[in-house]
Amino acid sequence: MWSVLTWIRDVVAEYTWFWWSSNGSNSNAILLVGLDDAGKTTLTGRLTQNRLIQAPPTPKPVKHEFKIGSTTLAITDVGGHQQARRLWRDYMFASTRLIFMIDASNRQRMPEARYELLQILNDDDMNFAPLLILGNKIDNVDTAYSENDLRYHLQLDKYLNEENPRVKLCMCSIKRNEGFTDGLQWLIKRPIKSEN
Ligand SMILES: Nc1nc2c(ncn2[C@@H]2O[C@H](COP(=O)(O)OP(=O)(O)O)[C@@H](O)[C@H]2O)c(=O)[nH]1
Ligand SMILES: [Mg+2]
Repeated sequence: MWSVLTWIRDVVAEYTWFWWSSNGSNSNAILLVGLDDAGKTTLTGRLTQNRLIQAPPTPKPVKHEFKIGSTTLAITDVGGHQQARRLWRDYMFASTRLIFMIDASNRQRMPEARYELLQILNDDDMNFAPLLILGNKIDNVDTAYSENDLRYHLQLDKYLNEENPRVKLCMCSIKRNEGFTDGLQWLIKRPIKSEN
């Protein structure tokens, strides 16, 4: 039976291993965050197995390895439920690149997504890390926001400008295998601030 206690125990074990294996400074490490149900696990299925997977909610952080060209990347999906969100910040220090995934078709949860995203964008300790925002589920054509509307509802204008190419927004459908490749390529090429 899943409980918060077993979840915390698993996370502590995983986190210790994560630090040990990444040595805290793996420039090919990507941290994948976002609300639950945004499509994070579906993205890791695409990247690691090249297929559409259906997975239960992610109970604890999971690290996956995959290749883009000749570069091996490690992507850690921390989960998006309330308890997991408390850990995002801790994992961020061990990761150098970030993906924040949003269900662009879930208008009801947009304020919640905006709140969590702005916490990251306004965190001075994190401003070295390139951040890719994926607006997912654009195949839900009746409800999905356009790129401009998503930008407006997430209050991103301040962050998405020429002077701050640290942040990029891409609209995508993981289900249809569309729209995220350019964003990922940008993410892995973008130097982290300390490398500039
Ligand atoms: N329509 C649509 N559904 C998607 C897409 N990507 C993921 N989903 C669905 O969204 C639900 C949550 O996905 P999941 O990857 O488990 O979300 P997570 O909680 O962020 O890991 C699942 O039912 C997925 O099949 C997409 O691009 N389009
Ligand atoms: Mg998941």
